Amino acid sequence: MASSTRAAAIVLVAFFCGTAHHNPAAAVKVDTTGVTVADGLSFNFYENTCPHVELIVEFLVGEFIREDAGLAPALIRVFFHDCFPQGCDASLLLNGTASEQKEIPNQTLRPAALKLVEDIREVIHKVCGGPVVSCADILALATRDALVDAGGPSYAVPLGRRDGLAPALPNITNTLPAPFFTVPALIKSFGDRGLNVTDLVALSGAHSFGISHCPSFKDRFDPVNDNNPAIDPKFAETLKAKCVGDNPVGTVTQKMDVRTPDVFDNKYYFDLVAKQGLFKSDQGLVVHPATNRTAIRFALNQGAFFDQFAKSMVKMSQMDVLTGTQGEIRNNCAVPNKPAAGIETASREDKDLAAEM
Ligand code: HEM
Ligand SMILES: *[C@@H]1O[C@H](CO)[C@@H](O)[C@H](O)[C@H]1NC(C)=O
Ligand SMILES: *[C@@H]1O[C@H](CO)[C@@H](O)[C@H](O)[C@H]1NC(C)=O
Ligand SMILES: *[C@@H]1O[C@H](CO)[C@@H](O)[C@H](O)[C@H]1NC(C)=O
Ligand SMILES: *[C@@H]1O[C@H](CO)[C@@H](O)[C@H](O)[C@H]1NC(C)=O
Ligand SMILES: CC(=O)N[C@H]1CO[C@H](CO)[C@@H](O)[C@@H]1O
Repeated sequence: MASSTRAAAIVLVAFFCGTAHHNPAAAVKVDTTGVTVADGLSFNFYENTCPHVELIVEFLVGEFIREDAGLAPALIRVFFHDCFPQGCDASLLLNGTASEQKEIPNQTLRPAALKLVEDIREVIHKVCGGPVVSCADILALATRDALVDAGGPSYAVPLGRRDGLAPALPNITNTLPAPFFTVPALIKSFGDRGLNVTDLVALSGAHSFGISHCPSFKDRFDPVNDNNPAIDPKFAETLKAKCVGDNPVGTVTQKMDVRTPDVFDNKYYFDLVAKQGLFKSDQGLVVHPATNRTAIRFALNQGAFFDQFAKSMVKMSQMDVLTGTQGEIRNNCAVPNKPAAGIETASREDKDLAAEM
C-alpha cells in the first residue's frame, strides 16, 4: 500500500472500530429489484458480521485509483479472469507454482490489482475482527467501485461468495477466449459459460479502457487470413510502426480504446464502427450479423450500453459461486488456509497494520 493509502486505511480502521454501528442500509445505493440472485447470495449478507464492508471497499478503491488510474481496468480484467474459468472464487489470486497466474491468458494481468484486493482484505479483517468477508466478495465489490470511479455504471453486488481452495487447472484457465477468436468462437466460448450474445457484446465493452501488448494484436497489422475483419489501414500502420519497437517483447503498450482511453464509456463501439477495434474479437462484433445490431445500438446509446453492462456484470459476478460451507474465507487472499500442492501456505498475519496502530 502506498503510504497515503495506508494512512487512510489506519484512519478508517480507527473510525469503524471506535464508533457505534450506523445503519448499513445507508450504504445501498442502487435499486435491487428485478436482479437475479444466485442461491446462497444476498444483498445484506454482511449486515451483522461486517456492516460497513461496502463503504470500506469503496473508500479504499477510490484512494488506490487516485494514485494509479490504471488499477481500474486492471481490476476488472482480473475479475473476468477469475470468474470465467471456474467461477468467482478468487482462485486467480492464489500465488505459487501451480497458480492460475502462470497460465498464458494471465501473464499480462497487473500484479498491483491482485495486491489491492489483499490490501483491502487486511483492512476489513481489522475492522470486522478476522476472516468474515471472502476475497471473492472483496474482488466483486472492488471491481464495481473501480468501474464507477472510471465513469461506468453502478450496480448492486449480491454477496456471500466463498473462496476456492485451489487454483483452476490449466485446461480450465485456458477456456478464456483469445483475441484472435471469430465471433462464432466467442459466442460458443461465452455460451459454454452461460453468457449469451448480448452479454458478449456488452462485456466486450470493458475494452473501453486499459492497455494491451503487441503479441495480443499483431494479427491485426499482419493479416494472415481473410476472416480477420477489416481494419482502418492508417490505424494498422500506426500499430505496426509502434510494435517494431517491441523489443524485448511486451515492452510496448497500446491503449485499448483510442478515443477515450482512460474513461469507461461507449466510445469503444465508435472505435469499432471506425474500424479501429484493437483485436479481431472486438472488430468482429460490429461486422458479424449475430452481434452487429447490438454493437451499433451501444455506439448510439450509452445509456443502453451502461444498463446492459451492469446487468451482464451482475450475471458474471455470480458465475459458479461457492456458498454456504463450500470453500473457505481465506486469511490471506494469496494463500489457501490449508496447504495445497504448488501453492504457498499462509504465514503472514495482519501484523504490519497492527504494528502501526
Ligand atoms: C470477449 C472476449 C475477450 C477477449 C478475447 C479479451 C482479450 C483481452 C486481451 C488479449 C487483452 C490485452 C492483454 C495484453 O495484451 O496485455 C485484454 C485486456 C483487457 N480486457 Fe479483455 N478480453 C475479452 C473480454 C473481456 C471482458 C469480458 C472483460 C471484463 C468485463 C475484459 C476486460 C479487459 C480489460 C479491462 C483489459 C485491459 C487490462 C489492463 O489495462 O490491464 N475483457 N483483453
Ligand atoms: C504469495 O503471497 C504471499 C502472501 O502475500 C507472499 O508472502 C509470497 O511472497 C507470494 N509468493 C509469490 C511466489 O508471489
Ligand atoms: C480438465 O482436466 C481435468 C483433469 O485432467 C479433467 O477432469 C477435466 O474434465 C478437464 N476439463 C476440461 C474442460 O477440459
Ligand atoms: C448486420 O449485418 C447484416 C449482414 O451483413 C446486414 O444485413 C445488416 O444490415 C447489419 N446491420 C447493421 C445494423 O449494421
Ligand atoms: C442475455 O442475458 C442478459 C442478462 O445478462 C439479459 O438481459 C438478456 O435479455 C439476455 N438476452 C437474450 C437474447 O437472451
Ligand atoms: C499477475 C501475475 O502474477 N502474473 C504472472 C503471470 O505469469 C507470469 C509467468 O509465469 C509471471 O511472471 C507473472 O508474474
